[in-house]
Amino acid sequence: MRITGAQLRIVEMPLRSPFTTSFGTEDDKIALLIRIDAVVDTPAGPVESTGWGECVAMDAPVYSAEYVAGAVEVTRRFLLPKLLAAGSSLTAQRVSGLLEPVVGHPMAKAALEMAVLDAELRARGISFAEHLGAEHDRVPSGVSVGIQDSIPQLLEVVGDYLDQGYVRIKLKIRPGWDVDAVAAVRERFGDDIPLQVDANAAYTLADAAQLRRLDAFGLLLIEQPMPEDDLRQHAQLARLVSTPICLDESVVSARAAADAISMGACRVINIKPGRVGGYLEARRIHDLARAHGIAVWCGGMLETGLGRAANAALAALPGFSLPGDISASDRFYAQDITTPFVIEDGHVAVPSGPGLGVTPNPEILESVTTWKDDLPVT
Ligand code: SMG
Ligand code: MG
Repeated sequence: MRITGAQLRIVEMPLRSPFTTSFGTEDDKIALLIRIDAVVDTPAGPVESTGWGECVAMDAPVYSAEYVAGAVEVTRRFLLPKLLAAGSSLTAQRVSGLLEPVVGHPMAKAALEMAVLDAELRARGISFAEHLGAEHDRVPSGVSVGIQDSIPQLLEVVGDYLDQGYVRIKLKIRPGWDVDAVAAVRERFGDDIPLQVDANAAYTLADAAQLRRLDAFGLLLIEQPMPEDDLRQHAQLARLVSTPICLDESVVSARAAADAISMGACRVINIKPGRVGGYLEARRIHDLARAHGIAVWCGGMLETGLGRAANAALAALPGFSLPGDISASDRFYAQDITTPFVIEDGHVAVPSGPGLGVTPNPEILESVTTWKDDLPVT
């Protein structure tokens, strides 16, 4: 394909309620979206197409090193020019190789790859799900529950999500909000609800005794207890606790996943396409984990309907054996920019239309846009 137009856009969407993790509280979602216009070669000849990419970097570098304004800068100055330089030989498959000379910035790279892949697949009439190798038309829906002000409030929030049909609850934890929160949820809702926790790197090995207390509650996993760059600590912790360790932040590529698996640092991997540089690298991690008997599930970054559509397609691959953080649009947003994703019988449908299978509603998109810029493509 050949890129004929590129537009960057920042959207700002209010969250229905604040979302608190071990690294802070979010009140709004601020996201970078990329629209690519292209002429795509198809068996039927060249076809004009449009593709959408969503960059999952947050407004501030608190989950990982990337942040929205940095993603805008690196995309405009370094990444997009590399794709333009490829001329008409550009394909989605080639994007990660073309962008490899730029160090880091996986979320910005993933958004560009997503847009190119979307444009390509829309032109060919193939869905993300079909292209990635999905085997299901719906995926089980889990929900991530932020840190609350009190235990009674937590129980109310969790009860509400269970009433809506969510099939798995993930509690955000941090030192001071861990064992008691888990114990209260188990006591109120029983031992049968699939329950897991996510620390977002807030602990160290000095907390091993406290984390070991979680073993009493039959959790599916403990997600990313230790710092991103410390696989060794995770491997040591994995020998001290019986609850499976799951990695999120640490798995930044298929190579990092292979390291983690060979060191015994995790028994489960949370796959986030943005964190690993794209949907194609995400699929490689899925394949690698599957070959090693490591369970995977699809994480979330409070995506709009665009990223949610692609995540649902990925989560429908056969190795995704645990419910993902793929909730309904209304988990976070009163109004999504696409047709909203809904939870039905505990599941979210995998879009089946060409490309992402969803497009932004133009009026809604404009109403949440705070900045946009057409980039030169010649
Ligand atoms: O999209 O449902 C979602 C959010 C899931 O908890 C979630 N994401 O570490 O897994 C994680 C966090 C990262 C974002 S926190 C602002
Ligand atoms: Mg996480």
